[in-house]
Amino acid sequence: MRLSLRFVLPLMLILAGIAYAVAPLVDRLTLNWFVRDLDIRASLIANTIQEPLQERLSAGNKAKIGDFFARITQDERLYAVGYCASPTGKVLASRSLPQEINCAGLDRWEVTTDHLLQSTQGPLHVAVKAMSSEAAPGARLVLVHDMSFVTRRSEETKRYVFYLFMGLAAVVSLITVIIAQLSWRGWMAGMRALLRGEGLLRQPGAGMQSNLPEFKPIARDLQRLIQELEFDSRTRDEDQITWTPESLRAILRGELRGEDVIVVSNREPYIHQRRGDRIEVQRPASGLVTALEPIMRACSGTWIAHGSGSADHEVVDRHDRVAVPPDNPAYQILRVWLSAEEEAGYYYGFANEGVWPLCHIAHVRPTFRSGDWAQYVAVNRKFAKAVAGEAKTRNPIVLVQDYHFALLPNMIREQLPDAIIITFWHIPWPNPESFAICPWRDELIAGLLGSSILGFHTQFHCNNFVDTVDRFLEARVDRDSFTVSFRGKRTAVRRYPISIAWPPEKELVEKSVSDCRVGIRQINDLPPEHKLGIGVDRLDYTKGIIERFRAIERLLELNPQWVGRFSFIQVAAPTRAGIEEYQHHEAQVRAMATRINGRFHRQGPPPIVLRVEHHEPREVYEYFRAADLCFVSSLHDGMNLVAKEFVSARDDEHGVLILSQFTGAARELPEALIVNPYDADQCAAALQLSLTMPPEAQRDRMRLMRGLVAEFNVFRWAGRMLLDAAAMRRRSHLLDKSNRRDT
Ligand code: ADQ
Repeated sequence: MRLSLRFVLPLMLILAGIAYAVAPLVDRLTLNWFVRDLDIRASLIANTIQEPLQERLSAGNKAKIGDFFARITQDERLYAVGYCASPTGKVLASRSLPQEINCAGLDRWEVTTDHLLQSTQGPLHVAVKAMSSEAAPGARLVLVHDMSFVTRRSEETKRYVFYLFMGLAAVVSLITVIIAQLSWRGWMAGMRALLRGEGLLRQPGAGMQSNLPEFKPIARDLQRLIQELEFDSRTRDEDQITWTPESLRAILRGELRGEDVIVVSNREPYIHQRRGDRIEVQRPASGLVTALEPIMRACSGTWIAHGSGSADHEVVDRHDRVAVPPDNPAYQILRVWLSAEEEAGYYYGFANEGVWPLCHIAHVRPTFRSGDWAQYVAVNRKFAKAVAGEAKTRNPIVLVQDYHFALLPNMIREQLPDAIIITFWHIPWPNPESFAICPWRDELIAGLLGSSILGFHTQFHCNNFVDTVDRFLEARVDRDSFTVSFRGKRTAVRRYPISIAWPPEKELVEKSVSDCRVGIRQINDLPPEHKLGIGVDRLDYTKGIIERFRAIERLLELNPQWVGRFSFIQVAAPTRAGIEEYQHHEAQVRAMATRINGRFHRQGPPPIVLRVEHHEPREVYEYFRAADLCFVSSLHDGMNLVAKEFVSARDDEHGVLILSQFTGAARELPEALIVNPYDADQCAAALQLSLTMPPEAQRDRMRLMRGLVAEFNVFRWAGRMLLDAAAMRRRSHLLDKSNRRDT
C-alpha cells in the first residue's frame, strides 16, 4: 500500500497543478470565442434591422422607433439597442441602454477589440456598426448583448475541467498502481528465484523462455555479489576454523541445531558379525565412515545402510534400528535388508559391473544387464522409502553417498520436495562420450539432479558432469555459478575434496617409526637395512597394481643394484570377489608377482611381497611408517585416501610418495613424485629417485604435504558440505517467511 501511495500522491499533485494552470486558459479561450460569436451576431442583427429602421427613421416617428427597439431587445441575449445619427447627436435607444454609452463616446467601442463593459447589471458586450444613409452619413447602430451567460458557462466549463482531471487522475492512478504491483511482484519473484539460484529473473510459473532480458545485467550483478559474499564468508569462516571433530560438532550444533540429518550409504558404519557364539562389531576401514561419523554423533541422526553383517538381524529392534557406537550410543543405524537377488543385481551387477568401470575408464568393459538395472531401480526405491519413513520433518538434510544411489536423490525429492539433499559421488565422472554408452545414462543423470548439491572430489569431475548434462538433458547449465536447473529444480555442482582425519588417531601412530621399521622387516623376513616400498589397496583393477609391478620389474632391469636390496610389499584387501573380472584380476596380480619374483629372486628377499588380506588400520599404518616409499599407481581414482594416509603416518617427515597423475589426490599433493602409471620407464625412474632421495629433500616434500592434509582434512570436507546445506536451509527459511508475509 505504501508503495502505491508513493506513486499515486505525486501523480495527484501534478495533475491538480496542471488543472489549476489550465482552468484560466480555458476561461480566456471560451471568452474569446463568445466575444467573436457576439460580434458576428451583432453584424447579423445590424444588417437585418437596417432597412426597417431606416424606414422608421425617415418617417421620423420616435415612438415607433422606441417600440421597434423594445421588440428587438425581447431577444434573450440582446440587452439594448441604440442609434446615433451623428457623434454630437442624442442617442435613440431602448430603455435598457446603459448610461455609460452615448454618441460622443462610440469611437472607443469601434477601435478596440475589447468589447466588454462591466456595468451594474453585469458584464455586457458592446458592438458599434455603421448605418450610414443620405440623411445621416455618420450614423451608427449600437448593439449591447448580455454576457452573464458567458460567466455561467465559464463556471460550468471550469467545473467540467476539474471533473475531467479528477477522473483522469483516478484512472491513471489505478493503472499505475496495477502496473506497479505487477512489476513489483515480478521483481520480487525474480529476485527470489535468483536468491534460490533458479536463474535470472524468471516470471513465476513461466518457462525458461520468459527471462526478462532487460533485467539480466542486474540479475548477473546480484548473482555475482551473492556468490562473492558466500565465498567470502565461507573462506573467512573456513580460514578461522581449525577443523577437528570437536569444531565440526560445534559448528553442527550452531548451524544445524535440531536439524533432521539422515545419511544413506551402501556400507554401514558398524557391522555385526557372528563368530561362533559371539557377536563381533566391525568398523569398516573406510574414509566415508571416518568422515560422516562425527556428523552423526553431533546431530543424533539416522544412518541408513544395507545390513550386510551375519549378525545384523539379531541386534536390531523391531523397526530394524540399532543404536551405535555400541559403547556410547549417539545415533541410530537403520538397516535395509536386501535379498540375494537384489544384492546381486543392484550391488554386484549394475553398480560394480556397470557404473564402476563406466566411470573409471580402466579398460574393463562395463556390463549392463536389464535385470541388474531393474534391481538397481528397485533397491534405490527401497532406500527412498526408508528415507521418507525416517524423516521427522518435511525438510530433512539427507546425505546420499556414492554411485550405488544415482537414482535415490530424485526418488527422495518426489517424496520430500523440501528436503536438502547432498549427494557425494566418490568415484570419477567420465567425459560425456564415455558416459554415453550407458543405456540408462539419462535416468542416472536425472536421478542425480534431484540433489540440492552434488559433490565430486575434483573440479575436473564437476566439469565432466556438467558437460554430460549439457549434452544429454534438456536442462539449463549455468557455468558461472556451476548450477544445473532441471524440471524447475536447481542443483549446485560443487568440488569437495575428501580427506582423512587429522591428526590421525593416537593408536595408529603410537608405535615409533624405528620400531615399525624393525617390526615390519622382521615379520616379512627382510634384513634390517633392506629398502622397502609399500602399496595398500583393495584388489581392484582400477588401482594399477599390474602397472606398479611392471614398474618394479623395470627398476630392477635398469638398476640391478636393487635386486636383493629392495622389496615392495603389496597389501591388497580382497574385494568384490563374486565378480569374474575381479577373480581374473587377482589371478593376474598373483601370476605377475610370481613371475617377477622368479626372474629376480636369485638370493635374498623377493622383490615383491604380496599380502592378499584385510589388515586393521593400525597394521596398515605400521607398514606406512616402516616404508621408504609408497607407490599409488591408480589408473583412475576419485581421490585415493591411501596417498593421504601415508602422508599422515609419516610424522618423522621421511618417506617418498609416488602418485599417479590420474588420482584426485595428485591435484592436492604436487610435492609427491607424480607419474603416469602406464609409463613403466617413468615410474621406474621415480622409484630410483625415491630410493636415492636425500633425507632433507624428503623432509621438504613431506612437510608441505602434511601441511596440506592437516588443513584440508576430512572434517573440513564434511563441514563445508554441511555449512553449504545450512546456508541453503537459511535461504529457504527466509523465502518461506517472506512467502508467508506476502500471502
Ligand atoms: P576406494 O576405492 O576404496 O574408495 P581409497 O580412497 O584408496 O579407495 O580408500 C581405501 C581405504 O581402504 C583406505 O582407507 C585404505 O587404508 C583402506 N584399505 C585399503 N586396503 C586395505 C587393506 N588391505 N586392509 C585394510 N584397509 C585397507 C573410493 C574411491 C576413492 C575415494 C574414496 C573416498 O574409489 O577414489 O578416495 O572412495 O571417497
